[in-house]
Amino acid sequence: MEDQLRSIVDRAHEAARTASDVAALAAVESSFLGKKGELTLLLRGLGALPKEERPAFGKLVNEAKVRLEELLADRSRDLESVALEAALGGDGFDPTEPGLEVSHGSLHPITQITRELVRVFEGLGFAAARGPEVEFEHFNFDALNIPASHPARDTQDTFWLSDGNLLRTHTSPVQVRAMERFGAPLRVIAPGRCFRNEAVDATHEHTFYQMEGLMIDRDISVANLIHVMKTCLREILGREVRIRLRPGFFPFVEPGFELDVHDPFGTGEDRWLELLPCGMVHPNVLRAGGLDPEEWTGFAFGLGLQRLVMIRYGITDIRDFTGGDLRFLEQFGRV
Ligand code: FA5
Repeated sequence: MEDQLRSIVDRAHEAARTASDVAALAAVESSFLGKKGELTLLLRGLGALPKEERPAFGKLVNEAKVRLEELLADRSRDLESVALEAALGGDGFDPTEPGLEVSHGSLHPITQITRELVRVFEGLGFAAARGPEVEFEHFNFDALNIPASHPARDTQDTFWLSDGNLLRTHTSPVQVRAMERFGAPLRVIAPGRCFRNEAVDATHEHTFYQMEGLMIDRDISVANLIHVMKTCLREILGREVRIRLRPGFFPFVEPGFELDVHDPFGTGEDRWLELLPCGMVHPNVLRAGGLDPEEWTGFAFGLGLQRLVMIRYGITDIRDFTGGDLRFLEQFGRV
């Protein structure tokens, strides 16, 4: 029987080595190790041997079986890689290699903050509106109680178009546009791009983003303004903030305020930082929007979006927002 075993092993190994593909190899496996395979049958015939010879011969057959299994596994791996090589057409492209990571980029921090603000204000019952970036002088200045002769125009120098229109200097023109369009009562925010003809430095850009807020109803007071601003800042900065109002002048509000935030970076410092101007809508502006100031009152604010993001993340140079440096932008997360 040992001769028989040797013969089977020799033929099996030869057949495994010469199998030309995976299917041929499977046939080899079946004819030697399958249910009716030669090695299997040999093992089954063990009973015909004298009792004392069985363990030693059984061991031999089992060892031969394990070696054959190993050989078949090795050959199978070889044949698979040959098959893959052939499928690849030999051009070196391997579809099973992990691909290159494609960066999906992220939303610009100004876009992110705009979306967050819209969500917060929608929760407070405000609708988001948009106004044109190329604006009529009327909405940007006159309707906001800033006639041509008013010195406030000097603080908001802009880029004029040859047709007499201009690049809007703030989002406040949306106030009167929204009043005309929707009437009162009214709760609206208007985020968007603004432009000013001014020297660029670490805190000033010629192109920047603001978000206007306007609430008009009966009996609106400064208390409503304070509540809305505190709610907004708590949501955006993720903590309770102390705010204060100082008198500030803007022709389209009366009274007008500068709103300051205490401990702006949440580091525990005893410091106030000017965040945004706001105030109660001037009667002339209500009139320009077709509303009766005897019946309606309201508050408005103009939030600088770069400034808010700078406070939130401790950014010190406003030019980073438009600098195009990916190392800066990538800090604001993948989306
Ligand atoms: C205004 O533009 C008023 N329209 C705001 C307002 C609205 C007042 C409603 C009252 C009622 P001001 O010029 O201060 O105000 O600008 C508001 C904010 O816009 C500033 O606090 C600042 O954060 C931002 N801002 C103004 N100019 C620039 C600039 N050149 N670069 C970057 N941000 C600016």
